[in-house]
Amino acid sequence: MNDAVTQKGSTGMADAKRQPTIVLGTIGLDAHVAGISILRWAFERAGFRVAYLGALVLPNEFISAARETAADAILVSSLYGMARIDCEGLRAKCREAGLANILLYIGGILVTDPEEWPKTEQLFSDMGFDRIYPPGTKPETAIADLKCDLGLS
Ligand code: B12
Repeated sequence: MNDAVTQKGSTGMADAKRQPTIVLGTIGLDAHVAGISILRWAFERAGFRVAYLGALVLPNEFISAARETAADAILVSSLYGMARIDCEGLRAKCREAGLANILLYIGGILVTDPEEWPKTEQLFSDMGFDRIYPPGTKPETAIADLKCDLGLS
């Protein structure tokens, strides 16, 4: 996990009065929308504002949406195995856009080759993701983690 986790989202602190906000979508050319539809529903139900971008979202679109909504976190989903290419430089682009402290989470089926999970996790951690989720992660896990990272639980 990155240092950014200890800093509370893009504003640098969690504002208890503000509704916590996430940006959610599948990155690159990924068209698998079932997972993010479930995540959207679960996060809204848990009290989050969700900027739902749907499928086939470019990195810059995630960043623009995060700026527009003053989001606390960007949640990237990728099922088709191209995540490492699609997410290249995403953390740096966030920094350049003034979102140095935004939380970056990613989940889905991240790689095509049969790597051990710790290797995959390390790869995406090195790319600047704060939390990396294996296939089949339940929404409640990420909701609890985000509340924790934002100091809301
Ligand atoms: C349905 C499906 C499709 C549909 C998608 C329809 C749609 N619009 O959604 C169609 C037929 C279009 C499709 C196409 C393709 N697919 Co497809 N597809 C599937 C399938 C069968 C189910 C995916 C699904 O809906 N799961 C149900 C949802 C609810 O689960 P989920 O997505 O995993 O999400 C949950 C968690 O993972 C988690 N989660 C997901 N993302 C995130 C993100 C965060 C931050 C967090 C916290 C949690 C989280 O939360 C969700 C809720 O619990 C999977 C096989 C499988 N068993 O996963 C293959 C699969 C994902 N597809 C695969 C492939 C290869 C493709 C194609 C490339 C095939 C091709 N050659 O054309 C294309 C790619 C198209 C594209 N541009 O994306 C591969 C990917 C392999 C890989 N990663 O190495 C899989 C695994 C099949 C396989 N075994 O080979 N696919």
